[in-house]
Amino acid sequence: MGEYFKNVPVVKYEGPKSTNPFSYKFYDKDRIVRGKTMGEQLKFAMAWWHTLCANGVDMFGSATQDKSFGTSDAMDLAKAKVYAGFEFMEKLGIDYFCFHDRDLAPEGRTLEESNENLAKIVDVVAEQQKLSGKKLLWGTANLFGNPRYMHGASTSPNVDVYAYAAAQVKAAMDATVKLGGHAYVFWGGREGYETLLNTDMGLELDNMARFFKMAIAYGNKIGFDGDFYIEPKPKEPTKNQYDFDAATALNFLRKYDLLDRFKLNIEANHATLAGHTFQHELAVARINGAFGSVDANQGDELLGWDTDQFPTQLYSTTLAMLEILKAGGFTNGGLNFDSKQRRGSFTLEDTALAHIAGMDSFALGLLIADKIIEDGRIGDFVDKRYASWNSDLGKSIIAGNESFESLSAIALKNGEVTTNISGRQELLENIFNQILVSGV
Ligand code: XUL
Ligand code: CO
Repeated sequence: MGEYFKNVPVVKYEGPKSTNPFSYKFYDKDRIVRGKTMGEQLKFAMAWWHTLCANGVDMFGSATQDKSFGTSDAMDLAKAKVYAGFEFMEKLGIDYFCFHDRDLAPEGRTLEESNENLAKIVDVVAEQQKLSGKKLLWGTANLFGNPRYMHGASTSPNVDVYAYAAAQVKAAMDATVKLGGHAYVFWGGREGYETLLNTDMGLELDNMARFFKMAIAYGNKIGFDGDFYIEPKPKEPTKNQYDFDAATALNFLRKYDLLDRFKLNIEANHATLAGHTFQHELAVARINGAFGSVDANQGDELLGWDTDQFPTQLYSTTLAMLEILKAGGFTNGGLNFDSKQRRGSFTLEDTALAHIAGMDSFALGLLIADKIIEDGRIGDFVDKRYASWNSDLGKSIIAGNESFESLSAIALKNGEVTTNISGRQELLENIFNQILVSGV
């Protein structure tokens, strides 16, 4: 088995003054914040595909990172990744992981062989889980990599591809249940279109809904009692992805009556690509009762693609944690690092340092969000801003007792509106900054 991350020590909380790069400055796993430990509030997960598979390949260049873990045989490598992954989680104190079927085990020459490969590696993972207590946050199937999915999977015009995708999801759901996962993700990588000239969008969306209903039915059969998540993303690889953003995905779930089993997995960089903030997407999920899980990362304002950087921007992590706390925190979901170290940060130590940076940034985000709530000035301001909705008229509108006729009569009687108050945006932003730098 051996040690894979040789230069990575066990990483512990050492506090904000520590200069040890392999320490947490802010993530103090057992510290209680808003009634739960930081570990429970943040539920960090390692993404199998980035942490154990991604090797720095990009559109313009080949691998810079050695993720061969000392072997070249595909199944031996898959096993080595299990041991490496559990060593990594142990050293960093990460309790959860997420996987795609194909990053756990290699695709075989046939579907049977692929299923066998997956089942074999799932057994090894289960063994390691028993020894370590590490948990599966969610599983998913890679329905975008193989050429058969060039036109989509559950939205493919080719019914045989649809059936193949169903077979793959069935096996990935079996793996998820076997590993004790309480969530299953659908990210529709190629569920979209390149041109409407060749696309029957109505049929494709109906078929995707049929696919999800089959997933629910199969889940019920095998005792999957968790959540299904849609992970919205507007584009990349397709020009238009059907789960464009949270609002679009919710419209789909509502139309096809899927909301009782489906929630959303919100990814920061996907929000940026959709022209939204991370906070916006989380808020849309929350107010629709569909907040599920988070893929933690960040994009780059100057690059228009999914850079999947480790999240280090405190504004973003703080605003995200405020939303997550407002949503009542995580139940089946958590913070999955769908993030990859930069191509130039090519060592295995960087893999650890990148996770440490992301974890500390979300820990800080949680601590600052907690302080903002405790401080109360921003929350109170929002309450006051809407105070007129507690008036008799406000209450009557909310109760559904008013009409355009009655409101028109009231407005005519009131005369001109002279009571608007300032939105105080700059003041609130300054309060936010004051709390952000005032120590946690
Ligand atoms: C791709 C992406 C995926 C999903 C799982 O942008 O985010 O890795 O999280 O398929
Ligand atoms: Co993601």
